[in-house]
Amino acid sequence: MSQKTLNLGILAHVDAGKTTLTERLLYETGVIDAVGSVDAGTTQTDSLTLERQRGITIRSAVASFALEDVHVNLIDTPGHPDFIAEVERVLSVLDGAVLVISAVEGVQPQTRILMRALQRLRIPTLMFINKIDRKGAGDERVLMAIAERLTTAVVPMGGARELGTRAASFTLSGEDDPGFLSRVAEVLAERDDGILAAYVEDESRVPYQQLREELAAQTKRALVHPVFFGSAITGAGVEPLMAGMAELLPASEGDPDGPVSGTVFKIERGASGEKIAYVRMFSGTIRTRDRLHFGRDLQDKVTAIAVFERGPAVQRPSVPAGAVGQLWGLGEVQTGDRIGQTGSGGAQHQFPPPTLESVVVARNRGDRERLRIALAQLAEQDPLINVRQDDTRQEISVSLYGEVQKEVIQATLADEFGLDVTFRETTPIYIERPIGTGEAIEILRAESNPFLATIGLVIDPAPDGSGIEFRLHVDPRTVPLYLYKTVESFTEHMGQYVRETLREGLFGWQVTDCVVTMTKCTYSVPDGPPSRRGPLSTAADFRKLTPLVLMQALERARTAVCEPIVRVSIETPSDTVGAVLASVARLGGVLEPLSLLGDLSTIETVMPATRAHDLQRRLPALTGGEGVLESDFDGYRPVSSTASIRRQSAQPPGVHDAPRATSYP
Ligand SMILES: Nc1nc2c(ncn2[C@@H]2O[C@H](COP(=O)(O)OP(=O)(O)OP(=O)(O)O)[C@@H](O)[C@H]2O)c(=O)[nH]1
Ligand SMILES: [Mg+2]
Repeated sequence: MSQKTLNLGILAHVDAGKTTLTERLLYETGVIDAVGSVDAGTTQTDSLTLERQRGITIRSAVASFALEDVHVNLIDTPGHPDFIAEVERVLSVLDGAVLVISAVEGVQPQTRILMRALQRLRIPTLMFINKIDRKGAGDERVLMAIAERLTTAVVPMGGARELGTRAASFTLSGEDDPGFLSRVAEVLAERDDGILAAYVEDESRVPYQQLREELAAQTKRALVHPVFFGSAITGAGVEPLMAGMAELLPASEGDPDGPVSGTVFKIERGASGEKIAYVRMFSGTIRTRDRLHFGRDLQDKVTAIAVFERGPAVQRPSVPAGAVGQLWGLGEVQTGDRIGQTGSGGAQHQFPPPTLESVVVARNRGDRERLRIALAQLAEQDPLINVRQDDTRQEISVSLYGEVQKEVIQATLADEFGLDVTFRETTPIYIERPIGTGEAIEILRAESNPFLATIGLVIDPAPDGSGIEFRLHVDPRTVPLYLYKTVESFTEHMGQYVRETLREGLFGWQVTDCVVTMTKCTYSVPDGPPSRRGPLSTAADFRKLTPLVLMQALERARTAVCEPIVRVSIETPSDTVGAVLASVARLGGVLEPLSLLGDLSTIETVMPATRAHDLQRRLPALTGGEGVLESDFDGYRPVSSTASIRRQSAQPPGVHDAPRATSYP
């Protein structure tokens, strides 16, 4: 077993060249004989009809190839912000990443968002400055932008020549380049005292081999980021990048004989509609016919396995730690599920949730049931679609990131399910935040209390963006350990009941940014003969009493309904600026100073997410199809009136129509 595996993500702003680079890597490593093109719709990883038609990536896709002794599973991700959820799910399965940056456009909004997430998760990352062959390509300019807007912990690994021409090339720097040596030593010395001491004494005395090893070590710890230049179209710089992947990124670890642990990061339907789960294995080995535990207390038997080897996946009897494989037979598995262990997993969200929702209507009334089933299938591939059914109005709504995602859902329903649908007006997904402190208690055997338990809860507001925190503040002796085994387990379960309750607040929206503290707890035990008062409390008593107490506390705290706000940046031909500005003003955007850059101008503004959505739809007409709008979630802001923003048909907690919830926001 000398073969090492590297699970590698390719990430970038939309159109930076991820799919083209993937194609080039597959070609250079001999997996494919001819390079496909995004523009002709012939690449390996943009395989969906819609991706080929539109020339953008919608779903992440896996392809694999060999680099020296390293087996690489490459995951090509979508760059469009409407599909950020795809990237989020991939992040948790990576050993390393390549962040692609266009040499022409430079650092773009999504580049920043992705780099921040990579840094938070400490994922070792190389940068590839792509498109050096295109007119307008820069090198120093892009490096400056990286230093200013991403990180200063970068090491350019060489230099580009004849930028902006088909002949553009990249040469690696080496031992004979004093500028390179001192740059490397300088960056490494900031994070390593040994190098620092040697370097201060005499720059030239740090042996090249030592520098190289330290560079690899620091890159593998995600402390520094080597930068390569090249062109995915001409192939320039791609070989040095490949060598960099093998040398500077860490291979996956994990014991194939350990307990089974893996993460499902993608779900696909096979030719006959069967479910295929993509799993990254962290530990243990899964074999055909194994019975696996996953999600929240589910289990099922694996009927077939395929493992990525060189190019597409091939049928195999098992998939070991470190590898990526496809599993058949797990009927209820969902994207994001952990395999080998059950529970919510508590995966932290790296990116903001969708902020919009829209009612989907089948044009043909008879298709309603089929639409419901189709949307449930889409939601299991993409849990953030979050299908919600309104039983009284007989309507189904889905959560949305934006206009492009909406078009994709519409086209997918048409292509894959033969369903013709339209969308109603897009509305915001509001949240509720507690305004003050609220406290409530239900006491065991009190008349108002239908359950066998005492629960006292206090809810307090917490800082914006902090989510929901649950704290246990009771005497541990009052915790029903015969039900929950440990205090930690009781805390975890109570936290879960609390989160479930807070999915719908006083106005029907998710309640967040609060701390809920349990201040009182009692359970009932039978006294035994002769006085046989009351049976034993059960877990159901705690589960059912929590929402009663918590909603009372919430009513006392009161809540403010808040709407999602986005920061919008519009790039448009300068002669259309007037029209765009007028539209922005009508939509209530707060304008910031305008930057004019020759023929193109950039307008920045902050506005409610729904307004940005309207603007996005009007933009083509306003700008002759030339305007590009990018929006970046900017938090929630209280709305002034709460009269019209009660969520339609708030359902009782837990009766959401999505197959099941995988985690709580
Ligand atoms: N000149 C030039 N064009 C490139 C290069 N790489 C990609 N392109 C072009 O840029 C466009 C976008 O390329 P893609 O590979 O689809 O970019 P992507 O990052 O995968 O895009 P999304 O997946 O939609 O985010 C296509 O028209 C490519 O032909 C390059 O190195 N040079
Ligand atoms: Mg792509």
